[in-house]
Amino acid sequence: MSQGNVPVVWSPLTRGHNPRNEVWVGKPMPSLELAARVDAILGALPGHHVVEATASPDALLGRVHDAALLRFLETAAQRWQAGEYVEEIGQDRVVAYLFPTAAMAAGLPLSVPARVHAEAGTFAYDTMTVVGPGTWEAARAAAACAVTAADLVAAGAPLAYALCRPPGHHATPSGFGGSCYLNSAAAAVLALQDAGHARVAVVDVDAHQGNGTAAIFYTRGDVLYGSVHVDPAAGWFPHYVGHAAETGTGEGVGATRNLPVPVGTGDGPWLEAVADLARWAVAGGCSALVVSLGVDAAVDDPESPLRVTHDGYRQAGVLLRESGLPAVVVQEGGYHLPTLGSLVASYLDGHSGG
Ligand code: SP5
Ligand code: ZN
Repeated sequence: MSQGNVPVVWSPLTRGHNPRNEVWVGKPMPSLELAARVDAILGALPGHHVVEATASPDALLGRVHDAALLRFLETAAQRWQAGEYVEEIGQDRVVAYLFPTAAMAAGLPLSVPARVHAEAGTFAYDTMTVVGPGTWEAARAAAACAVTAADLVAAGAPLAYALCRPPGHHATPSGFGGSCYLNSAAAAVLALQDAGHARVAVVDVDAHQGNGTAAIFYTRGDVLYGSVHVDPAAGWFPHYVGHAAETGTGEGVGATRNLPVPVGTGDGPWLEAVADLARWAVAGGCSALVVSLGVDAAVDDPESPLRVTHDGYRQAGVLLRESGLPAVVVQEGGYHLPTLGSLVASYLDGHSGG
């Protein structure tokens, strides 16, 4: 149990997103990205300073995401309820069924579809990440948590933790997927920059590469994105991206680092990668960090094959504290309810020096 005194920013609205089922390889499966995750984490952080989010994230989200994506997420659940989907079809969540990728467009100009079940494929890039009543409000509240935590760090706190849920690091400028809708970590980066931190590094320790955050900053030299994650080439989400050769383009050349690790990787090599990213952030002239804290790299997590222990997460916190940079820690994945809270507590113990 953690006894430190880290500001923990949360919002009750984040409990309002209940995907229930996610459709994977065509099969509805119980979603593990549950509202109970919030309470599991809150319950493991006694002694910390729990506050509700107060920031409005809308202006920052408007700089992170395309306006069309934001409008879709805000209105999709209501449009779905107004259609025949719930009563006649028995599907009460927005799930895409076709995707206007290059395979469909094949060079033809595409229109905006009339129906929400068709338009969903414009913005959803997988079938797992469903939208229901409360999804928009929860994702927006998660971003508000991240921005409030960034404001605390901008005001001088060395460390603040945002209990974001749903997670955000898979949300791209124009799309949602990977259980993520809005990129809270990216909003925190922009908030820190607005407060005078000209160069900010994102260190992403979630088991999966944060393709959304990577994409948002891929062409920028003033935001570093570094990630340690299970090797997508070994068959893991996000499959198509997250390889070591992806290092940024244009002004962003060299400002992205992907450190894929093999299936089964435990504390030793994983912590070497975290240490490498911490040194890189400092050497890159950054004055603040955003840590995308997924705890799904843990040995018991059902969504990844990595084998990081509680002590590994604590040591990761120590390494990032030793960077000397103030940090906004944003919750990403982590799905094993019995250990989720204590993993976050271990990380915060290490990072706070508690
Ligand atoms: C934020 C985050 O950690 N997102 C995770 C995205 C990866 N999800 C891929 C899930 C694919 C399989 N899920 C079905 C589990 C069957 N055991
Ligand atoms: Zn993950």
